[in-house]
Amino acid sequence: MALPLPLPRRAGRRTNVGLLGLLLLAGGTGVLAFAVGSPGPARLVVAAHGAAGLGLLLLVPWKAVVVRRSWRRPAGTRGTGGVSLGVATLLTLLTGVLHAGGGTGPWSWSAGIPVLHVHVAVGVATGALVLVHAWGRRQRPRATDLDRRGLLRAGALGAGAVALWGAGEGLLRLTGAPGAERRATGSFERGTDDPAAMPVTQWISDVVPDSPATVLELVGTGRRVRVPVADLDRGDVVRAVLDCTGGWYAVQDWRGVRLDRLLAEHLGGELPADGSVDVVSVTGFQRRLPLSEAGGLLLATHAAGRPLSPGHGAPVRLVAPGRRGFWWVKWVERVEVVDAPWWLQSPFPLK
Ligand code: HEM
Ligand SMILES: Nc1nc2c(c(=O)[nH]1)N[C@H]1C(S)=C(S)[C@@H](COP(=O)(O)O)O[C@H]1N2
Ligand SMILES: [Mo]
Repeated sequence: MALPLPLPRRAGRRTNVGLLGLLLLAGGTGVLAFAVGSPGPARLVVAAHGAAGLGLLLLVPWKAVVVRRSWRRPAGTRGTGGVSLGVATLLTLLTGVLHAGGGTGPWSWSAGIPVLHVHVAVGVATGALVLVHAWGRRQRPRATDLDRRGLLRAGALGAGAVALWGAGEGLLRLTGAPGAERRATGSFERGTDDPAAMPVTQWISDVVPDSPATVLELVGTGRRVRVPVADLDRGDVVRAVLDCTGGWYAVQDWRGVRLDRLLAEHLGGELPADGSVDVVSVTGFQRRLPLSEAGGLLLATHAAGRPLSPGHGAPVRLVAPGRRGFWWVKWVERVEVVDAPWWLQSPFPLK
């Protein structure tokens, strides 16, 4: 019996396009969620991320029909990698929801690895599998995609996704789950005003240095100045949130010296207005920030009134209020004023 092959394909097209759209949105907002630090934008991005991810569930009944039809067709006419993609997607959803709901409870910290890290890893794998799966079955946009019915369906899917996310958030609040307390970025509080209780984390592969810096090198305006780290505690205090992309945050009173003050004292006042500043660790970890922000940046030697521990960046680390943890360079040995724009660097550190 010959099956009318094109028909089932077309019948499932909108479902597949919807799934692809949600997956791309979830991937994009996921990466964005790691980049934004200020609560307002972060709340929006994280909400869109949750809605896009949970919205995938709304299409499961339709996708089930598409899948069942495809399994009736001869093997050569099916897509590739569908099963692994399905499993990876569900694992990504599961770990995302576990993180959002569970916080620092036993569900969330598996063998020392934050569930959020597992989430990101399977999320990235899902992204790769999507490309493989969708590539061989590329669809051209059609005029009917943007007709009244098409837009209505897309709108209904969007509204349903947001409603599902809202229901989830409501449930966390009603049940008093730890997730109700998480920050706009999705992070959970750990070790506020108690640096010893704050996790020690490295971005990827950095390690606590054996011999920390004893002098800080300042470079710029044709000068190179070496300042003993013992001279860096000038009593400038900033209360700021260290918010790690591993899913935790802590608020501390950081003490040290404001960066603009330090640069003005040692390099003179003629700093380029539109320049940047490279903050470099003894281990080679570094970030470039706009010089215009220097007034808000602190080189900290103390947290909560006590000297920094080796793990937390002793003798001196950067405090970058409003920026995610990976900007807070630990074990700083050099600060260099440069002409290049700050965005001319990898968006995330590489080590
Ligand atoms: C296809 C890929 C992805 C899907 C389907 C997905 C889905 C989800 C879902 C459903 C949640 C739970 C949201 C909630 O219950 O409110 C979540 C949380 C989260 N995801 Fe993803 N995710 C993906 C990829 C990523 C990537 C690549 C990143 C980061 C680079 C990321 C970062 C996060 C963060 C930070 C949270 C916590 C947000 C919160 O607490 O509400 N996700 N994700
Ligand atoms: N030199 C260096 N600084 C670093 C990192 C790193 O790997 N190397 N990790 C960053 C990240 S991702 C975070 S969240 C904070 C963690 O600071 P903590 O270990 O004091 O909690 O340090 C940042 N500074
Ligand atoms: Mo981090």
